[in-house]
Amino acid sequence: MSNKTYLRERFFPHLWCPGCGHGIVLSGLLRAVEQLGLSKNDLVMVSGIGCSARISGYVDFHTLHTIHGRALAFATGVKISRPELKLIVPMGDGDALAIGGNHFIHAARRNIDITAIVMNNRIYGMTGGQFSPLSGPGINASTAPYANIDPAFDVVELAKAAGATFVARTTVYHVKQITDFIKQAVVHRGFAVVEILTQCPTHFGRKNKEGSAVDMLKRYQETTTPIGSKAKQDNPDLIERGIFVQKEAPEYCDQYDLVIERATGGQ
Ligand SMILES: Cc1ncc(C[n+]2csc(CCOP(=O)(O)OP(=O)(O)O)c2C)c(N)n1
Ligand code: SF4
Repeated sequence: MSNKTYLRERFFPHLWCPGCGHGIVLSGLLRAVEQLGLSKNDLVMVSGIGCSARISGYVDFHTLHTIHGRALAFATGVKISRPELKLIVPMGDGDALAIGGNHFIHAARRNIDITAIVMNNRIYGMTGGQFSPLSGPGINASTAPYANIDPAFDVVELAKAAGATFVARTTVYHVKQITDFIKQAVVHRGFAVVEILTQCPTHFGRKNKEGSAVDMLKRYQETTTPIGSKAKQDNPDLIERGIFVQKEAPEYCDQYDLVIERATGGQ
């Protein structure tokens, strides 16, 4: 089966700007699904609103393109009613952790079997470059023309603290890792978070003088390092890539089944 089997070609050309990193995430995801040999009918992609969230329009799975920030709430409903399906929820940093932050921490706390992909370009791309909770201090945005002063969340630390049982980070420079981590996240039983650093050359890049999309991609190579590397000891500013958490814990739908059993006396 080719990657194209999973695409809705009738929706192309896509809406992403030239050089946007989101397309790299899409191709990594398609490779993961293909390598796992998953049937289109076993997959549900639920997304909110954003350039990143638009990815659900392009995949030929069951898809729900819902409202900004609420994708995990919709996905929770789908998963509870059809626990045998695999749920994938791609979100931008704004979608996942500004308006959607509440849903994110509670989905992690419940350990519901959903794969959350945070496509982190550190800005609101779709609406014109406002800063997000992942922008961090010193970043220029349309809502911070004299530089942002808000500290940023660390997605990995937040997901870990909230109870996610699979937590990984990579970048669009590291394409094989995207596929590898998404594969592991999808087969993991529980709430899995894969943060993917991805470039928005149109807003983040221009406002922060980051150069071309290629320059932005190269920066992911230069500013990240595998977990526990010697380079990290020498330069603590490097961002770590890898799998930070991979553990077993009771999954929400399984626990819910037990509640139903108790309530019905097993009938
Ligand atoms: C309830 C609601 N509030 C605000 C918006 C406007 N809005 C659409 S997308 C978006 C942010 C997009 O940024 P992000 O989620 O980081 O994704 P990106 O576009 O960068 O991929 C906002 C604020 C909306 N559609 N609905
Ligand atoms: S505005 Fe940014 S995030 Fe949106 S498609 Fe363009 S480059 Fe990508």
